[in-house]
Amino acid sequence: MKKIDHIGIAVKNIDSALAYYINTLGLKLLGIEEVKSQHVKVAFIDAGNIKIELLEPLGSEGAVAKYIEKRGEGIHHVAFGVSNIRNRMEELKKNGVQLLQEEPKLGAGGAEVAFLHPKSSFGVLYELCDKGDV
Ligand code: CMX
Repeated sequence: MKKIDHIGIAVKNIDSALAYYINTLGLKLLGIEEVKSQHVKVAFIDAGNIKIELLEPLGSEGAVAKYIEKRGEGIHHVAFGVSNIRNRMEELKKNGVQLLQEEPKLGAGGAEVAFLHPKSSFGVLYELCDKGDV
C-alpha cells in the first residue's frame, strides 16, 4: 500500500456534521453524493493529503446504519488508494487476508472498492479504493 486516500466517519446527519467540519474546523467541502449500493449518502472533505468521508446511512439497511446502531458515530473505515485493485485483492487473499467480497464494487466517485474484514486487520475495517490515480 502506498497511501491513504480517505478516512470514513459514520454520522447520523451529514448536514449537522458538515456545519462542524466546514464552519468550525474550516475545512473545504469537495462534494456530496448518494452511493445507493452501499446505502449511504457521503460527503468528501479536503483534509490536505487525504480526505475525510462523512457517511450518513440511507435508511436502516446497510453497514453504516448497523455500525451507528451498535457503536454510535465515529471512525468507520480507513481507505487505501490503490491501482489494479483485482491484483491487490488476489495478493492479499494469498497472504491470508479475509476480503469481504470476491469482486470490487462501485463506490463513491465511480471508484472500484473492496473491503478487508476487521477480524483479519487487527480490528480496523480497511477499504481498497481504485480511482486509477495511484
Ligand atoms: N470497524 C471495525 N470493526 C468493525 C466494524 C468497523 N467499521 N464494523 C464491524 N466491526 C466488528 C464488530 O465490532 C464485530 O466484532 P465482534 O464480533 O468482536 O463484536 C465484527 O466486526 C462483526 O460486526 P457486526 O456488527 O456483527 O457487523 P457485520 O458482521 O454485520 O458487518 C462488516 C461488519 C465489516 C462485515 C460490514 O460492515 C461490511 O461488510 N462492511 C463493508 C462495506 C461497508 O462498510 N460499506 C460502507 C462504506 C461505504 C462507502 O465507503 O461508500
